[in-house]
Formats: sequence, structure tokens, C-alpha cells
Amino acid sequence: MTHEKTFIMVKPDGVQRKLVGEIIARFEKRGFKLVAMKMMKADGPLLEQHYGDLKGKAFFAGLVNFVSSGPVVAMVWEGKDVIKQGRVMLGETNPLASLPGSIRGDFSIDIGRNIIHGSDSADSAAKEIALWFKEGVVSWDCGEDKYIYE
Ligand code: DAT
Ligand code: MG
Repeated sequence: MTHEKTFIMVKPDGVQRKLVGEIIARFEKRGFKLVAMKMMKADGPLLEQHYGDLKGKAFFAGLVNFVSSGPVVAMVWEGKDVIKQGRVMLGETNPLASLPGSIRGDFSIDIGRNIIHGSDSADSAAKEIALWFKEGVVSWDCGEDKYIYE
């Protein structure tokens, strides 16, 4: 189904390092469709909800603190299998385990500075899109779709 959606966020390290355009370009060139985007500062309560599954982890406070330290770019991308494909494009959580060609493998080194977030399942994608884009996303027809999907 070509209307699957995933939540992708460039974290403060990716914004500071001016990787927003590079990341958007990779998703666009692959053929995925941007249906929502905003730059914002995420506060602690939002991030505690977003990373709720990780609450018991030793790195949780540091993670929330870092991701709230500066602007992020939150996006929703749409397309066939985009949740799984987005994760493959990101690489592994630990950049040192990420292959060259992946975003984390090409642009990062430390796990706590891995520059980008991507939903890991249909369930988390739905929750994250609802959490970050309460205003909803944009539905639009892309004229190239007939050259991307057979
Ligand atoms: P991912 O971002 O690949 O979905 P995750 O959901 O397990 O990974 O963790 C969220 C973020 O938390 C991750 O991008 C970086 C940080 N993190 C995860 N494991 C960590 C660890 N062992 N030490 C420090 N930060 C960690
Ligand atoms: Mg995760």
C-alpha cells in the first residue's frame, strides 16, 4: 500500500550539522512523498511521551535532555513500505554498526549523536505521527507516482 506513513525526525545534532537538506534529498530521491514537516523545539514532556518505551534506560534522561537542547525537524514521509525502508535508510541505532550508504553510517559515529529518528513499526508510526502532528498531514497527488509505482 503506497499510503503507508512514517515519522522521521532530524535531531538537534543533524540540524546543527546542516544535514537537513541531505536527509530530505535522500527520501525524495528514493521516491517517497513528504506529507508534513516542521522545525520546532521539542520540550521534555513531548519527548518523554515520544521515547516512553525507553523510560527505564540509563540513557533516558540524557536522551531527552539532548533532543530538547535545540531545534529538530519533524517530518512525515509516505510511500510503499516506507516504515521499514526508512529504518534501512537510517542504518543501525549504533552508527558504528551502520553500513556506509546509510544515513547514520555516512554521517555519524556515537550512538547518542546518531542525528535522526525513524519509526520502528506501524504501531509506533501511527502513535508518533499523532503525537507530533496533531494538526494532521497534507494529502496531495504526486504526478511522478506513475513513474515510481507500476
Ligand atoms: P532508534 O533511534 O534506532 O530507534 P532506540 O529507539 O533504541 O533506537 O533508542 C532511541 C535513541 O536513544 C537512539 O537513537 C539513541 C539513544 N540510545 C539508544 N541506545 C542507547 C545507548 N545504549 N546509549 C546511549 N544512547 C542510546
Ligand atoms: Mg526507536
